[in-house]
Amino acid sequence: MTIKPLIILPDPVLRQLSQQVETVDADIRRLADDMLETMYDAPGIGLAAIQIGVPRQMLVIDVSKEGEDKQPLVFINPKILTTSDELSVYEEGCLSIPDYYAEVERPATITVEYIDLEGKKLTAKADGLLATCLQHEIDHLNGVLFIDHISKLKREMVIRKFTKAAKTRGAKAI
Ligand code: K2U
Ligand code: ZN
Repeated sequence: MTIKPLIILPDPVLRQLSQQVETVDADIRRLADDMLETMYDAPGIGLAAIQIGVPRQMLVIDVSKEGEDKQPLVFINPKILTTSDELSVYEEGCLSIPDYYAEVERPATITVEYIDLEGKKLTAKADGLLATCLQHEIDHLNGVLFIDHISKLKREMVIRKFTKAAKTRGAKAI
């Protein structure tokens, strides 16, 4: 297993559409391992494959609490089937937009169809933080970031800040 470098805003890779996974094989299982190791190292509670530069429809999540046994979840080709009318608000963050947090409103309960690491097609119902994290990660597979759900003014401020930081990093690298 390998910890992979994270793609950081404003890298245009984050805006790519991720392609469906055709076959759940050893390479996909290795990718899941690398994604989980990268997520735990960050640390985070979710990660989409595009965040390590792999445009495949795959995400990992672990919403277990500190001191609890880890509960890694892997979702391949996830598709949201239903969303509740009831909404919930969470303060979200993103490993690709470090140290920026904002409240985002999303459907409180969803059902998701996906393929697991054994290649089985499953359907799951999610609520609470798992529902929020699943929607956040599935957004990534469509090139959507959580800052796309906040005001235009705040989004433009965040993008300007990260664009300036990227230029400074580039300059220092010379
Ligand atoms: O996509 C990511 O970078 C994963 C986020 C997961 C997340 C989604 C929705 C709401 C909160 C987090 C990262 O884990 S960001 C780190 C983090 C962890 C716990 C709570 C807030 C932020
Ligand atoms: Zn994210």
